[in-house]
Amino acid sequence: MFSCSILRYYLRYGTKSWKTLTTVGPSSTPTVENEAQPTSDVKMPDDSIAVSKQTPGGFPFATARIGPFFQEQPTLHNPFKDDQYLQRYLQRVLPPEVHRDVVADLDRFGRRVVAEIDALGRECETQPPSLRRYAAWGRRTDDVATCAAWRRQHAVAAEEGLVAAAYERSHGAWSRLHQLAKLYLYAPSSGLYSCPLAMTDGAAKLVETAGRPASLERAFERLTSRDPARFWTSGQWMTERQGGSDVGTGTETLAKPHRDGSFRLYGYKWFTSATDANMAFTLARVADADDRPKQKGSKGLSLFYLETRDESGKLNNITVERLKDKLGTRQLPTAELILDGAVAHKVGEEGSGVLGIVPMLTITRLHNSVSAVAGMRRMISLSRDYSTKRTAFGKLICDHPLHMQTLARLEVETRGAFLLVMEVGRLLGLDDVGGASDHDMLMLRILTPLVKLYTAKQAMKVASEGLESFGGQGFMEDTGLPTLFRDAQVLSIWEGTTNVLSLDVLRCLMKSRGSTLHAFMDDIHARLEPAREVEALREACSTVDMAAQGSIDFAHGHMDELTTAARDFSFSLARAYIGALLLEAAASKSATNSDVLTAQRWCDKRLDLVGNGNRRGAYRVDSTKAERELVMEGHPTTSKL
Ligand code: UCC
Repeated sequence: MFSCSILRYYLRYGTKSWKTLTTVGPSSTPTVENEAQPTSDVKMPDDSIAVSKQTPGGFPFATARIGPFFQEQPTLHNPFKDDQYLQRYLQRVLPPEVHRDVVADLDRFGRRVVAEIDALGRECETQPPSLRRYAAWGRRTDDVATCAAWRRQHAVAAEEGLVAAAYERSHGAWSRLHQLAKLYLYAPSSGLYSCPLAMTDGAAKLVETAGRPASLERAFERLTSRDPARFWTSGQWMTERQGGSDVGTGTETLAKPHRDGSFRLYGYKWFTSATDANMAFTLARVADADDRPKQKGSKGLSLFYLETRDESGKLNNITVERLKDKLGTRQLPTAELILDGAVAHKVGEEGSGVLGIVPMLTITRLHNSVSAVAGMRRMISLSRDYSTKRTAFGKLICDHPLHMQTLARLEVETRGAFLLVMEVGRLLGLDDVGGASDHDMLMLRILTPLVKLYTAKQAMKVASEGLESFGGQGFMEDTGLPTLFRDAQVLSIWEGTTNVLSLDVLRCLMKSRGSTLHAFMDDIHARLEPAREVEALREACSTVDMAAQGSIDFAHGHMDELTTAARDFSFSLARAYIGALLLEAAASKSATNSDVLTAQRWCDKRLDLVGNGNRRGAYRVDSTKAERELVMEGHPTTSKL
C-alpha cells in the first residue's frame, strides 16, 4: 500500500519532489546561526551520500542503508535581531541616548546567547542535578551536584549583570526595562537559571524596600555583584508540606529566639526551587517560651534571612531530604529541606512576614511573566524559521495559508503578552527610582497579578501549538523543543496559581476601595485616545472600551458574585488592557501594517469573559451549586458532602 503510493507520487512529480514525500529524518536541537554549532548537531552519514550518488535517478532506497533526505533543522538566530517587535518597542519608548546603549548591549548579548549560552542551557537539561546524601563511610553530606554548564550560567549571569543592571541604575528608571529585555533574550537558553535569578532579583528588591538595613548590606552587595566569584543567588522558601498557596495556614516552621538576638528555625520546606542558593528569605512563626507558635494565621508569620552554609561550607543545620521528581524544570536542583536549628535573622517587625516578602513576590511574578513571553517568542522564532525549510504537499509550509494563519495567531498572542510584561517592567522601573506616581503604583499593583496569571496561560497554549507546528519532530526529546513545552507548564503553578492570583486581583481592588479600578479605566482611555483617530483602529477601540467598562460595571454591581467570577474577571481585565496596549502601539508614529493587524486581530476575540458569564448567570449561587454536582457526580464521597 505504502509502496504503491510512493510509486504514484514518483511517477507524477519525478525525483525532484521526492523529498516532499519522505519522512523526516534524524534531527537535533536547532542549529545556531554562527560557526559555533552545538556538538549534538547530527550530520548526514557520508556513506549515504555516496550511495545516493551511485543511483542517479534510481529508486532512493534500492541500495542505500539510509535514504538521501534529512530534514533541515530550524536555526536559532540572534534573538534580538530576530525580534522586530522588541526593536520597535524599544525605539518607541526609550529616550534616544538610552536606546543607543541598550540596543548595542542587547545585540551583543543576543550573539552571546546564540554562540555560547544556548548550548549551556541544553546541557543543563540533559545533565540534571543529583543528590548524594551520604559519603562512602556513612557521614551525611547532602551534596547537591550540578553540571558544569549550570555553574557556568552563574558566571554568565553575573558578568552580564542580569540582576545587577536593575540596581546599578545606569539608565535611571529605564534600567529595569533594560534588565528585563536582557532576561527575555536569555530565559529560553538559560537552562532555567532564570529561576534562581528571579529569586535573587526578588531578594535584592526586598532588601532595598526594607531600607537596606546594615545587617543585609553584605547580602545586597553579593546579590547585585557582577563578579562571578562574589555573586550570590537567593532562595525564596515559602512552600511547606501543606502547600504553597495558603501560606498563612500552611507554614509550620518555628523560629526559636536565641540569646544573641538571632533565631533558630525548625521546619520542613517542601519545595525549594534552587537549593544551591547561597542564602534565602523564608517565613516562620516566632515561638513562645513553651516552643509553641505565638500566633496562628498570616498575622503570625515573620520574615527571616538565612545563609545556607557557613564560612567553611558546612550547611546551616539544613538537611536535603530529596530532590523533586518534576514534570519540567528538571534542570533545577529543587529539593525538600529540613531546617533543624538553622541560624536565621528576623527582618522587619514580628508578624509582618507576608508584607515583608511581597516585594520579592512582585519581582518573581514579573520574572515568571518574562519567562512566559520569552518561551513564546522562542517557539515562534524557531517555528517560523522551520516553515521556510520544511516542505509538505509540494511546497514550503510557510506557503500554506493555513500554517501561516496558525503562526499568526501565536504571534498576536506573543505580542500582546510582550507589551503587558514590558509595561509592568516600565512601572517597576519608576518605582525602583522613587519616580512612580500614585497612579503608577495602583497600576503596578493590579497589573502584577494580571500579567502573571495571563501570560502563564498564554505560554502554555503557545508552547503546545508551537510543538505541533513541527509535526512529529516537535515531540522528539533531542530536538530540545519538548523542554520549552514542559517548562511552560510550571508557569501557572509556581508564584501563585491562576485562581490565587485572581483572588489577589480582588484583594487589591478591595484594599484600594475602588481607586484601582478608576486608575485602570483612566489608563485605558489615555492609551486609546490616539488610536481613536485612526479609522482602521476605531472599531477595536470600542471593543476594548466596552470590555473594560463592562467588567468594571460587573464588579460594582455584583460584589457578592465577585469571588466566583474572579478568574473570568481577571482574564477580562488582562485582555482589555492588552488590547489598549496593542492599539496604542498600532497608533504610534513608528507603527507598521503588522502592528495595526495585530491590534485588530486581538480585538476580534472575546475580551469580556465576565460579561458573557454574567449573562449566562454563571456566578450565581445556583449555578456554582450545579457545577459542583456536575463535577462530583458519581464520586464515592458525594453522599457525605
Ligand atoms: O516560592 C516559590 C518557589 C519559588 C520559585 C521562583 C520562580 C520564579 C519564576 C522564575 C521564572 C523562570 S513558589 C511560592 C508560591 N507561593 C505563592 O506565590 C503564595 C501564594 N499565595 C498568595 O499569594 C497569598 O495571597 C499570600 C500568601 C501572599 C497572602 O495570603 P494571606 O495569608 O491570606 O494574607 P492576607 O491577609 O491576604 O495578606 C496579608 C497582607 C495584607 O496587607 P494588610 O495586612 O496591610 O491588610 C495584604 O493586603 O499582605 C498584603 N498582600 C499584598 N500586598 C498580600 N498579597 C499582596 C500582594 N501581592 N501585593 C501587596
